[in-house]
Amino acid sequence: MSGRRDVVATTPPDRNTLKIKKPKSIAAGIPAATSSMIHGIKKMGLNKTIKTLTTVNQPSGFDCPGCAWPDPEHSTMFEFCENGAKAVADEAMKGLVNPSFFARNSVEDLSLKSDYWLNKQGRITHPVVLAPDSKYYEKISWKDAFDLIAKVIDESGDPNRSIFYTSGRTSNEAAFMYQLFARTLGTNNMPDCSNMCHESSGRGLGETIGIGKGTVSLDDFNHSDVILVIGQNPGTNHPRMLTALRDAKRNGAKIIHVNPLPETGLVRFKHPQDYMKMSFGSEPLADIHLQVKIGGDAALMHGLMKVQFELDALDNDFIKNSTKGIESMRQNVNNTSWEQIENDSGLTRFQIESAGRMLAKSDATIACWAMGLTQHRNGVAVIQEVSNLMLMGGHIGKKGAGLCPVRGHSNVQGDRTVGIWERPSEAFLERLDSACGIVSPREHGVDVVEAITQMREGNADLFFCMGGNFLSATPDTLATAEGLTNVKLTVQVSTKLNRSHLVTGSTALILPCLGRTEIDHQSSGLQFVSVENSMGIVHTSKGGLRPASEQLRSEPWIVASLATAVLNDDRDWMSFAENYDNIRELMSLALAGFEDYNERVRSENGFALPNPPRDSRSFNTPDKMAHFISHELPDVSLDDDKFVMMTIRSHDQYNTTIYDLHDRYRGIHGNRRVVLMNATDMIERGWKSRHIVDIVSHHEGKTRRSDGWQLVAYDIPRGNIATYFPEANVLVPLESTATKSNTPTSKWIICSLLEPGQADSEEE
Ligand SMILES: Nc1nc2c(c(=O)[nH]1)N[C@H]1C(S)=C(S)[C@@H](COP(=O)(O)OP(=O)(O)OC[C@H]3O[C@@H](n4cnc5c(=O)[nH]c(N)nc54)[C@H](O)[C@@H]3O)O[C@H]1N2
Ligand SMILES: Nc1nc2c(c(=O)[nH]1)N[C@H]1C(S)=C(S)[C@@H](COP(=O)(O)OP(=O)(O)OC[C@H]3O[C@@H](n4cnc5c(=O)[nH]c(N)nc54)[C@H](O)[C@@H]3O)O[C@H]1N2
Ligand SMILES: [Mo]
Repeated sequence: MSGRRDVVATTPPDRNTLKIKKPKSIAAGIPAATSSMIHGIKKMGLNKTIKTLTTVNQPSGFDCPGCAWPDPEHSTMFEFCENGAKAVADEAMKGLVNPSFFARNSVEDLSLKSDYWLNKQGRITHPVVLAPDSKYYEKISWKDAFDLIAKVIDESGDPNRSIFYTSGRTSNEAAFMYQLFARTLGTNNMPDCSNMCHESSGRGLGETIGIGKGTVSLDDFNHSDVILVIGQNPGTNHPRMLTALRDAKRNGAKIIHVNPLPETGLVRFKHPQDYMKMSFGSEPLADIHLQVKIGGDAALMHGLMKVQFELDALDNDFIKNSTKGIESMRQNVNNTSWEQIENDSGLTRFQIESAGRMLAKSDATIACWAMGLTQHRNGVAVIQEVSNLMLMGGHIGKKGAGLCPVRGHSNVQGDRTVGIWERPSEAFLERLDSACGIVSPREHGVDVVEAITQMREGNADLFFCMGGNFLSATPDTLATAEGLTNVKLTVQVSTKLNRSHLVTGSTALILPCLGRTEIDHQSSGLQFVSVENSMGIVHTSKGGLRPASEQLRSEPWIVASLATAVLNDDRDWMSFAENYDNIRELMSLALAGFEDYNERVRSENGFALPNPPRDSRSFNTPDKMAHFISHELPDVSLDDDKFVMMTIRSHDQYNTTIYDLHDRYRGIHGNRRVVLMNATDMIERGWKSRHIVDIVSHHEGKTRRSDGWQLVAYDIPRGNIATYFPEANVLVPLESTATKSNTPTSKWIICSLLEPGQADSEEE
């Protein structure tokens, strides 16, 4: 329970029976194609389904809100995937969460419903307010909502007592205005979902190659000899990436998959669009699966680098002319024994040498990764080890080679590019200030974890969220809930109902906005927005569906109205909302690489932002060299009775949005409160699948507990377990974060498994 209102911060379980089937070996194909159609038709109806599925990712259509994987250029056939279709269908639902819905359901009652149920209720239709003494949201006018926010900011006095969060679906235009508003107000308090996601990649690569982004284009996949896919589940989270991998294989590439789980898409893949051509065969993708232990990647990287040194597979010219630090890296790697590498990674020397030989022969290697690397204590360090491995072979800035952090939310990369960052660089601020005539604050703002701490300590009056579901996405749900209920006013700009609407500050606002799929009509006419994909291509996105309610407003309009109500500056903010060209004109001046933005963004496939390592093999580090940065291996030892838990996504969710209760590829159906566990570990304890356990997590002498989880025997290394987020977030300690990036360690949580009701020896 949380705060003055008796609301439950964690999702109650859906009372469905768990069904366990054999995990699938083939991803996509007919089941995926039918699954996406069924999802669409159930939620949107047939006509809308056909309309949306034929405009997604078209040059003149909207950018799929599913993920940040790029679209193939000049594609004549529309590219869709099962999970993109689900994301679209979920947004294109009818608007049923209206004022009468809120009059019938108090926030206390709603908090007893599961996350799955909340999302199923449809789109939010009107701005609503939850008054301090009330348990029911009520209708409020847009004007009164902005006046209320302005009053809280005004009374607060200190701009740093306001915090402005962004989830990664916000367009470049809205995000640019939002950061300009916050900085004009006088704060860099701009945490974003990136803090929980690829922050470790940004920090790690910034130091090694001088840019916190990937260095490959989609075409590079067609020219690659070896592709590493590390800590990533593309079959579920980036299904269109499987097409790129399939094409790469057809062009002769080998694929090495590094993952504690044998994720389905990488075993065999059947393109969903091939079924229309009646071609029923499937293709194996991964040539080698290295079933590393959770957290064992740094050891594996040391092993792979040892092999490169032994086989002299070094690009000596590149190393000599463009890099620094190879010798200390070599020494560090030499000092790591094979015994430790095998022990920490859970792999044999033979396995690592086989993969190492494959890499040594490659003229062009791409390394891809996602949350399996970033959400670790050593997230920054392990990404730098991957960077070391790539740099030693010269696999950067040439065709078919490079580093490829695979981003999550569809515009998370764009949001950062246009200034959503709590620690902006001086160069960024100087240019912004001179183009916009403001003096930005220089003091760094709070990231996600620091924002929670600031709220818990009572140092925040306003918490404004541009999208997302802060309560459920962040670690340590109960700690976050405590923080949120401490705030005077929490504001959520949202499309769908989620738990962050229920666990709130004393006053709360929900401001409903247009989604990607919807027509955006402003006084000057139809508008489009722009986004940046995972590979630095900026392009337009234009919705085609009628908005779910007449009361919805676009995010740029919301920011313009907010700024007008709050700031006393002489900028004509509403002119930005009237015509988004006006925002883009200012962006052309304020952002490096955005010159002539209005013109260039209108070209059919958009344009590529400058990327020195990719474009010219040059590095924007202080000494203009790429850097080998080597690290001690992390301590991965565990007490006998403890497990390492990773929290992962099922096939039927988008982050905290639960579409359904299935994880089809892993064969888990009907229930999400499950623990994937090694069968031998289970037998040793006399446990079978469906046995119920309580989980207790341990960090720095403190424990957290979550009861009632069902075991599922699964192909996972011994000592490792997996659960789904957001349910397991209550177990992720707020203080357990990655060095330097401060990213919560959602893939490294030390736990014990107990019989129901049994006390843990370390519990108070
Ligand atoms: N359908 C769908 N698509 C999505 C999302 C979604 O929720 N649903 N979310 C979007 C977002 S925001 C993001 S960030 C991405 C996330 O995309 P992913 O990173 O693919 O998502 P996770 O489910 O967190 O999966 C992490 C993978 O890393 C593995 N792993 C965990 N720990 C380790 C480790 O120590 N080492 C190695 N080598 N592997 C490890 C897990 O087994 C799992 O396969 O997807 C985006 N796309
Ligand atoms: N334990 C654990 N925790 C994790 C992770 C993990 O792997 N394990 N992953 C982390 C990662 S990678 C991420 S990115 C974060 C995600 O954190 P968030 O981005 O905060 O969460 P989402 O679940 O994506 O947000 C969903 C909500 O966004 C709103 N929304 C959807 N579309 C729009 C739109 O177009 N505009 C606006 N304004 N709102 C919209 C809807 O109301 C919906 O309920 O979670 C992190 N949390
Ligand atoms: Mo993410």
